[in-house]
Amino acid sequence: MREKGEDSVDRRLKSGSSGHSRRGFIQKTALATFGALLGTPVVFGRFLPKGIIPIGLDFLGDPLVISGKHKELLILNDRPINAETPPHLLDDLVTPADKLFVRNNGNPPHSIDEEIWTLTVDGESVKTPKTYTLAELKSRFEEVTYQLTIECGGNGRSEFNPPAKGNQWGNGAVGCPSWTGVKLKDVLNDVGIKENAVYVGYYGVDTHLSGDTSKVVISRGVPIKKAMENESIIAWKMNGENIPNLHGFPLRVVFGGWPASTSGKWLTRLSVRNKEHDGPKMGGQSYRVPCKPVAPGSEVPDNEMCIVESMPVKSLITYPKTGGILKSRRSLEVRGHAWAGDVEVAVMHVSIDFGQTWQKAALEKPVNRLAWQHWSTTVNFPESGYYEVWAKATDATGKAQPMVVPDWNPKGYLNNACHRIAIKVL
Ligand SMILES: Nc1nc2c(c(=O)[nH]1)N[C@H]1C(S)=C(S)[C@@H](COP(=O)(O)O)O[C@H]1N2
Ligand SMILES: [Mo]
Repeated sequence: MREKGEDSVDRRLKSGSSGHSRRGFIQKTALATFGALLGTPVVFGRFLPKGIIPIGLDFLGDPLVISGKHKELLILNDRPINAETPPHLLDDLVTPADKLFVRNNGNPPHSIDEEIWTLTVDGESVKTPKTYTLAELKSRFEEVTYQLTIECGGNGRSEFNPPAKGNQWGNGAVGCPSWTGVKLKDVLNDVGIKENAVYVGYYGVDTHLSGDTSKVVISRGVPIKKAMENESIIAWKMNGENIPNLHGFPLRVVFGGWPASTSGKWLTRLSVRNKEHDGPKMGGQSYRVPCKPVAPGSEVPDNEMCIVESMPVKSLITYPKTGGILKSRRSLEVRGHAWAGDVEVAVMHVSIDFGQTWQKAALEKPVNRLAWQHWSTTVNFPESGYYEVWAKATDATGKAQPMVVPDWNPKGYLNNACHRIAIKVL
């Protein structure tokens, strides 16, 4: 049907261009351009009178909107769903559910029954495996709520050269919602773990893209030391509501400050290991970077790759949106968030002269450990023209964000280069 429609548009337009048109139809090129924008042909385009402009542009964004998500999220892939948040949409102090990036490696489960959902804790290093219902988890342990920053290890990947394969994330694969649940350590202590425990791995019930239900999509984890921290939690609420389906309903682990790939969604099992966990995407090149810096484009053998743990210091300018135009005034309030993995951000700077000089911004303390920190300042532009505002965070250990893309690595992880926005002053 669709092809036939296109054909007839073609024929009619051809006859139009050879002078046989009885009416002034919309030009072929205009129609083709419009069709390309729309991503679908205008079936009866041949009947559209000259001067009448199709109204369809309004629904251009709709087919790509993810249910429950802000329509400006940038969809990088829809099978599995991967979508990032433009920095100006991350302006909220606490990231709302509709603005949190989505990173799925497989197909999320559907039709989940909370009543029969269980979490099993097993592995070589538990004394005896134990299974909890959701109700037991909720009633037997102290409930805690923390705001925790989760950032995909590949956030910023699109800037690496030579390019790294994988989702070409800009800088919006990060967010800081508030999470409610129980401390992982309380549960591990209740189960009883052995002296020789080294690592805790997670298992979820999403399914492999191949359709092979025996294959585990992803099963990563953290060393026992990180697992036993106060802020390492098993969560069932995000921002006071049930965790949305895409983010792991009804249960997930959350390890703030570490690659978000450690925060397993749709959690049904935790395995306390007597060695480094070896689930899918723990080994090889996944979520690993060269132990020592390498030249861009190098091939690095698996045994010279090290697991990414705490994420590097980073910040975002969330207001204003890049591309803003400043009329009849020369000062501008700029603000955003900064985070630094397991440690705090100590200082925040901005520059309007491409890094020649830096001014200090006001920086708040995190609401709790491993939550991002808010910063703000006012910049004054000396004259009309094009400017860039650059933001640079420095962590408590003295490490600062680089102005250029840092250490190239085969999979494009850990790009913490300064975020920049463009401003035109009239
Ligand atoms: N079960 C499961 N957990 C998972 C994933 C997944 O595909 N399946 N993706 C991981 C990765 S790589 C990231 S970056 C985060 C993304 O979390 P979000 O989609 O809630 O933002 O979830 C992690 N947990
Ligand atoms: Mo990720």
